[in-house]
Amino acid sequence: MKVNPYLEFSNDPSRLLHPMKRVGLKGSAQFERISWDEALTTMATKLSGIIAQHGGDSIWPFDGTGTVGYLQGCGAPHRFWNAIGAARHHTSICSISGHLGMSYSSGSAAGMDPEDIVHSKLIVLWGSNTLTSNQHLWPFIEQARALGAYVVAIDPVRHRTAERSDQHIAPRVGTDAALALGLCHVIANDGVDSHFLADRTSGWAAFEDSLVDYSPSRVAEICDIPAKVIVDLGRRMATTQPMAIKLGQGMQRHRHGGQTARVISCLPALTGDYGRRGGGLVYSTSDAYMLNGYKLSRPDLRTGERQTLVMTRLGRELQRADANVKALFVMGANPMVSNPDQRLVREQLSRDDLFTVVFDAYQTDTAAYADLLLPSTLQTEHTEIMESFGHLYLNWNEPAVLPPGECLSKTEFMRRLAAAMGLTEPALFATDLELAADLLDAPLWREAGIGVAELRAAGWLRIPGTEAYSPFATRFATASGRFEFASDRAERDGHGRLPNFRPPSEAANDEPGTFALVSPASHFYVNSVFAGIDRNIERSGEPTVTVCEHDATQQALVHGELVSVSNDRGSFVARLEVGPAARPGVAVTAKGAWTKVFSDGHSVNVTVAERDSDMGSGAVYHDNRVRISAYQPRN
Ligand SMILES: Nc1nc2c(c(=O)[nH]1)N[C@H]1C(S)=C(S)[C@@H](COP(=O)(O)OP(=O)(O)OC[C@H]3O[C@@H](n4cnc5c(=O)[nH]c(N)nc54)[C@H](O)[C@@H]3O)O[C@H]1N2
Ligand SMILES: Nc1nc2c(c(=O)[nH]1)N[C@H]1C(S)=C(S)[C@@H](COP(=O)(O)OP(=O)(O)OC[C@H]3O[C@@H](n4cnc5c(=O)[nH]c(N)nc54)[C@H](O)[C@@H]3O)O[C@H]1N2
Ligand SMILES: [Mo]
Repeated sequence: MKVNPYLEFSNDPSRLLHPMKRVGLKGSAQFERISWDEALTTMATKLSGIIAQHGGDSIWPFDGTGTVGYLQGCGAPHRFWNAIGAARHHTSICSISGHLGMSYSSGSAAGMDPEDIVHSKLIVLWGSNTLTSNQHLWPFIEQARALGAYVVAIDPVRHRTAERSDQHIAPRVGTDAALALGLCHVIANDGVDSHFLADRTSGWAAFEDSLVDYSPSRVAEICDIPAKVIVDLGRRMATTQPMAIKLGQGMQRHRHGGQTARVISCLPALTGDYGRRGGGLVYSTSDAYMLNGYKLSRPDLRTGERQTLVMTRLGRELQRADANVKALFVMGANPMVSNPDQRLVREQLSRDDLFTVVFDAYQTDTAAYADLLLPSTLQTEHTEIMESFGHLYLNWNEPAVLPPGECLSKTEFMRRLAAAMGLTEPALFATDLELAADLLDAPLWREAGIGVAELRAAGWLRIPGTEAYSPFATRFATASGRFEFASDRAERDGHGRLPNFRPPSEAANDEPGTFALVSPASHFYVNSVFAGIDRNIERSGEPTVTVCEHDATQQALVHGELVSVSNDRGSFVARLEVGPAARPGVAVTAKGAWTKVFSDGHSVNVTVAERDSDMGSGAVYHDNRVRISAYQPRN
């Protein structure tokens, strides 16, 4: 679904081929073709003026997570932003809370090699629609299954992965930390690995004491699932080894998402599975790469302290007088679709005093607000190095074809902009191969004899030293080297000394007549990439929102009708589906669709709050309460 049509989509007639400047009002999407020279001169003049008058801090390089890696994403290009002293960009949109949550317990989100799932006997897919968003893991799960593994999906949504698992548990949205504490409670009574706890962990006694509050019956109430289900799964975890947990990013897009990841990471410590091949927890393997990001992005080129602007707070950061943002460079990002609080983002992007540059391959929803719209290359057309959060290989991306029209890679765009601004620092003019060499200039890779030539010749390479990857076999990635149930650092940071459960902001409060709305990965789009292409829209169909039959009947909602999904932040229109995918009280839609496919020009994120999660200012996409009613078009 995602990769097969790549060439067709990258050659779509809607592809941007030339630089353009705005000629109508912001948002009107009226542009006129200009030359790269004019675009570069305009940007150089604007940026120099802003730096002279307000300082580099007023320039925000807003990098997204479009299909870009170290060279074309926010690695190499930050040489330029560092050199001109632009504000720092904090990429909080995706997975940060989970990473920080586990930094307090196991110390790293890369707790096992996902491929080792073939050795697992119990596989827990926790908040992960694997068959949609992490499909390359599925063959390994099937292999494990053929050898007798039992697969459990924990998700408020009965998605295609849950359908094909041996068991599906559907807790109330945002209550996973309570569920995990309940499972710890059962395992504590039923059979912990006491050697592992004594030798490899700290704070167990205090944590164990805290588990009294999480009896199966109490947890059953919090999560709205039968107590027996909790007891049975806890026993299964205590007795089925190796046990592997694949933790998705979805379950951390909540008020207490970081804490939730921290709690769930305790389970394989209780059972000793972190010490077994095929056991443990994997959330993201990205911690395992250890490349030289510093040498690539050169923070040393920066003079003086700079403000940090938070990606997921785009609306409020632009509103803040003291942040004083005067220029916004949106690159590989589509915040009109992807960011929370679409209404506020739209309002702020409409500001006349905000100089906005959008560098993308398509005229996205965000592009409509650009002063300059610049055409970028796609993966087939530029040099790139990609890591992954789902496997342990480094990938070389060799350009296969020449860029169409006047499209530039981001590295080339940055070099030309540096020249247009009269900068002379040689690092700003490094070629793609030089940049790649700087990235690979890290001890792990150097000592393995892997440089650009080797990676390029191989195409993809396993991370050195990960052949039998058992990262926590002898020590955890924490300061103490132990799995830390109790953490003074967590306490200092305001997250409690012990892993704990706190309810989400909106998801679990079950106000009658309302729904917890989740908007996970679409089966057809990767976020908003290619989501504006007609053929792709045809294939994915109209935007839908799914509720269960019981809720539909209660609220007189009819399968197939257009509904308005709303809260006090805004509303969007979707086609109602009634079906078993949603548990009671939950409504399900998908992320990524562009506003043009919605009858009233708003998409799901118009309902999502621009509120920080507990750790790292993550977004709270799935911690969202809405009402659903029949749609009454305005005339
Ligand atoms: N409701 C809801 N919203 C969400 C989420 C959710 O779960 N629910 N998930 C969030 C998550 S996990 C993420 S990561 C964000 C993603 O949101 P964004 O950071 O906005 O990233 P994408 O939508 O993946 O892609 C942005 C743009 O990158 C462009 N692009 C693709 N390849 C290239 C390239 O090679 N070069 C350049 N310059 N541009 C390129 C695409 O055309 C696209 O317009 O969305 C978030 N939004
Ligand atoms: N097809 C496709 N693949 C993708 C993407 C895409 O857009 N489309 N996006 C890519 C990106 S950038 C990312 S970050 C990943 C994201 O992929 P995932 O890690 O799978 O994250 P989500 O899709 O946000 O949500 C996954 C599941 O979490 C569930 N969930 C939400 N809230 C809760 C909760 O409180 N508890 C539990 N247990 N589950 C909950 C949702 O119902 C959903 O089924 O996928 C990547 N792969
Ligand atoms: Mo993401």
